[in-house]
Amino acid sequence: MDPQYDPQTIEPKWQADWEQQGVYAAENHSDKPKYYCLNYFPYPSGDGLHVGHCRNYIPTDVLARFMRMSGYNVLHPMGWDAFGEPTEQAAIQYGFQPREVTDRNVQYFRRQLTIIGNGYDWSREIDSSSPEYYRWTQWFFLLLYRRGLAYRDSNWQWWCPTCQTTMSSHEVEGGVCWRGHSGITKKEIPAWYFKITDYADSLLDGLERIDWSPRIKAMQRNWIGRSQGAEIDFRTEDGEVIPVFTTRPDTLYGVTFFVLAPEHPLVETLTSDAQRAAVEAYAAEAVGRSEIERTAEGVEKTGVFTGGVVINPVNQARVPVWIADYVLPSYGTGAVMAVPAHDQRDFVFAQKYDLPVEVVIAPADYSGEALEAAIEGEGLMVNSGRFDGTPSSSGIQKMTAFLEEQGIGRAKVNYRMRDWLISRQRYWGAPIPIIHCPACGEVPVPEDQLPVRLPEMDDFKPDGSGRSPLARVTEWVQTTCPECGGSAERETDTMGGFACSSWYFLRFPSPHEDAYPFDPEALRYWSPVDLYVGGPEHAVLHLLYARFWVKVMHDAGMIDFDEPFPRLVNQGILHGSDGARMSKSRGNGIQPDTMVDSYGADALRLYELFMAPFDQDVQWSDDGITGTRRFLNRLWRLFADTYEEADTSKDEDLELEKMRHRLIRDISERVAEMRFNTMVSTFMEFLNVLGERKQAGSWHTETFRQALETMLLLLAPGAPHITEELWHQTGHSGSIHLQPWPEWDPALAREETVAIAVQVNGKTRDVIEVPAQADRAAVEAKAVQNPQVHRMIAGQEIARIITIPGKVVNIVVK
Ligand code: ANZ
Ligand code: ZN
Repeated sequence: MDPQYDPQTIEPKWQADWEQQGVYAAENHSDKPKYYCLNYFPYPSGDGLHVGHCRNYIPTDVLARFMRMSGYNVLHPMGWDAFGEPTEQAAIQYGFQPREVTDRNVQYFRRQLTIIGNGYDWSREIDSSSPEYYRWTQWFFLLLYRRGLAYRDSNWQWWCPTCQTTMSSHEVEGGVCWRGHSGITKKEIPAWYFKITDYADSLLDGLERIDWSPRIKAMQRNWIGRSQGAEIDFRTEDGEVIPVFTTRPDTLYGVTFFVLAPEHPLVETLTSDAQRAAVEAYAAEAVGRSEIERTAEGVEKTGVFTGGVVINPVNQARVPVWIADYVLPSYGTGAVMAVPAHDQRDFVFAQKYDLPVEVVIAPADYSGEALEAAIEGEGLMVNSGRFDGTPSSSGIQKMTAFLEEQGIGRAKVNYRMRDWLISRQRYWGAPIPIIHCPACGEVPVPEDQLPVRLPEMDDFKPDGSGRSPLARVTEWVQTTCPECGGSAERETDTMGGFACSSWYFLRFPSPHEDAYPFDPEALRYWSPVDLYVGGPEHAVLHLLYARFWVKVMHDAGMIDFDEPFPRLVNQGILHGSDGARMSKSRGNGIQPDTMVDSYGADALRLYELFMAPFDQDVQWSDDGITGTRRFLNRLWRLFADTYEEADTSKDEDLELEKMRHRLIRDISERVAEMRFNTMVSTFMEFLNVLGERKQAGSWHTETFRQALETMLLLLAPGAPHITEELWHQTGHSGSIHLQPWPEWDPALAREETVAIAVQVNGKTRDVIEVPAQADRAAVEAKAVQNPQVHRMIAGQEIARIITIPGKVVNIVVK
């Protein structure tokens, strides 16, 4: 055996061999239990992967290998979320077709994932920008359409001037689009929506049944933003009804003014001639501001009096009507009953414009003085007619019931979530399969005409018109109406990439199926995904959309589960050595390629696993990877030395045999619990034990060789190349990755312990269990930390400790 470990030779050799042997192929029919583990399929950007991305892909690969060796039929596939603006932008910039750019990037990604040693079933590779795939994305669009869940609307839409396309409110945060462009505005153009709001409750309820981190669940809950309250009918003096949504109907007697969104349709009628100029000027300005600016905390609230009044339905009070941009047209009813005594925003507004404040909820400590801030908490209702003395908590229900009785209000649930805007006025996406006919209106493209293929275009640059470049391909746009046969036009918007990624996980079980989006039998066998691994950046968009689509498919009777990812784990973020989140654009990215070149893939893998607990953020360090490389060098060396020795004695080494069983137990548990960092350190400790035995000359045993072999098997998921090479070098055949996972004997693995009485000043206070081999210092430390003892000696100085090994520790205090 070569005494030198040389990853540069052995790694590519085994990668080619695995691919050729189909070592990682999954079977659609098997008697074994199945395990479907998946990473979010990457967007093949021109930047390639950096070692931060590897923190996502490598641990999943370790788990897939572990499950395969543990007897599972494992599906661990890879594909490409390939449609989208960055690719199109790069194509424009460098004068290529998006198809060419995509293919090149995909090749690069595939190579990177291969050289880091990940084992995928590449026969199932999918590409969301291929017609074989997007045909079914279009098919799902039509499913949503037929179920009344896709509609076209010409509202004000979010518009990113850099991306030159509309986007979903979900993709805009803080005036910045999801790709990081600022200057987001609104544009009034027709666009397609998915009616995800119909599923708001179902999306909320489902969260109770899935194993996700509390943080991600909270983000989804927040996003959906369910809010329970009442809708109350105020009236104009002419008797026209203006409903408001409130979460605090118990404060209805405290309304001292009323605020409409500047866009509200009744602003016009309520505005007096004297106020008209001011109102129009204010409204014109407000419409151009983003929702974020309008509602940001700390931003001064402004408004204008309209000159009109509305009437409070419980006490007939005439209430002045204002407009203010903090009231959003799209939430609730776009109108707010303002209660400055109990809502801080209204309070500040009332202070500023000198409007009255009327306390109607009195907390126990309320003494009647003027308020310095709104009282937002609970109390007894006061100045509230028949409700006086009612606790505000029950007042909400009582007031709602009263309003219902009187026919002037009703219980109401509101959601913060909006419908999902799917239209993109860009080229590189799946065309929306709709035809506009002058006679028949919107007509879905018949299923047998799918896919609606993207036409080839030399110049697919957006032209600033707000229409998709596809509108310029006249021969493609002009078509005949499937219903009346008259001349008609194709829809020219494409779908945003989040449509493609909302169902891709259903495709891997049968990636080549062409009669249906998936082979139902294959899907039934593999679904749902057993483990989904992704970064926290998908907390809302992708994860919410995919859940929505799956719920729709479930309701359509296509599948028998309604949550796509019962178990989701998020890896921590990797920071570059400068402390900032690693990314190519920041210039702190490290490519796996260079690490593989210098240290080998196995050293990179072990370092990625070792650097921190899987879900924790951590900073890259070159020293770390040097350390794991050194570990592998030593491992190799130990094998080379051991197997150079021809014979072994028959002596048994029972101690080592026990340690071997413990190693199997510990590694199995650590991998299953995704505690990969302690998995690696356990190997390091075990290698030390073996090294000490060798040093002491007690290594010519069968037990020693068996310990080495067990270690190889256990290390195979983490370091697949070196273990495969040593497996063959030591006379085995067949891939190590297809060997059964070692088993341990609990009786042998059990640590022997002894019971030690712990005394304080000679009096026994507790009994502790310690490992039989534990040294004196360790036993005494454990005794001192014992909670009983700790309490007894609190604050007192320990004079001395008397220990009778294996029996008693007596702590003497002054
Ligand atoms: C009166 C009131 C009194 C309110 C009180 C609160 C406290 P969430 O929890 O977000 O649903 N509101 C209603 N529609 C609005 C809109 N379009 N734009 C801005 N604000 C709006 O909050 C609902 C509360 O937000 C509603 O309850 C309303 O103010 C305000 F002591 O009504 B409340
Ligand atoms: Zn027609």
